[in-house]
Amino acid sequence: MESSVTGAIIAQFAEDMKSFSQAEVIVVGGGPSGLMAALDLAKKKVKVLVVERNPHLGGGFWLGGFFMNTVTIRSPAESILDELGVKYKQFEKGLYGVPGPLICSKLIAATCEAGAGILNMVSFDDVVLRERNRVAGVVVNWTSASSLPKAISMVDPIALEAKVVIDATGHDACVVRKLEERGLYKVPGFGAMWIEKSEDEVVKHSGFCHPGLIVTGMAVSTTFGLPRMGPTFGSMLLSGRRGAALAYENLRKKK
Ligand code: 48H
Repeated sequence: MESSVTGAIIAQFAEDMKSFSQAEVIVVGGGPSGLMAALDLAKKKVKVLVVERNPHLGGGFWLGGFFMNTVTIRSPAESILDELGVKYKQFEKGLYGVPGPLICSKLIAATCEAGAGILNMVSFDDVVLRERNRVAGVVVNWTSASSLPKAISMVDPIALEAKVVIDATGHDACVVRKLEERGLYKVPGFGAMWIEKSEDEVVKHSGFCHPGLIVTGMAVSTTFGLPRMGPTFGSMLLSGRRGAALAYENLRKKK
């Protein structure tokens, strides 16, 4: 039985990796914006993979802020709570609250059920670049490789190809930062908090920031120098949705 259990784990991993080494869309980061993007794409039968450095998905979506559970959502994003079948409380017109563990686990479950691939405990390391510096995939390694002593951690990463990559890595905007390291982008960094302005601007700016690369969520603030939105998450969901719609449109044009 032991060898059957081991064999089952290895066989499934190999099958998934072989399939997702050539994805249509790779989402780097499994927080609210990345999951939302992956959910919408998977629902449209797009071959989408989420690469997440932690063992768990959800990013900052488990907590509402300051280690307190209530996640706030501002209009019009409560429509996504309705779609996910999550009950919420109205605090005032246009401001809603939902327990973080509930909305986060619902979003994760919906994304997995829709068919998105999940590669957790794996960190983004670099971009694959093709003609005219188009982003054509990601270079990844086991997250644990970076915390090993240098002599052991000198394990080469592997590459996964994609037609579109989405940077949903939150404040760090890791994929965009890698382009900056390579002299292809100048990252202004996110600005001070201004919830109303930020939420609208982040959704509006969600999209391609470089050929082959879409940015969503808090990474949009970092990439375009927009104000931060603090502990409220409606724009994260709407940003992921817009990123998915633009990725889908781009894939259809390529067909
Ligand atoms: C693989 C990686 C890597 C890497 C990071 O931070 P997140 O929750 O991101 P968003 O943009 O979906 O949501 C932001 C929100 O949680 C938040 O912090 C807000 C609204 N802040 C406002 C403010 O003013 O501060 O999730 C990002 C995910 C996490 O799960 C990371 O572990 C993951 O990306 N990630 N995964 N390789 N190199 N870097």
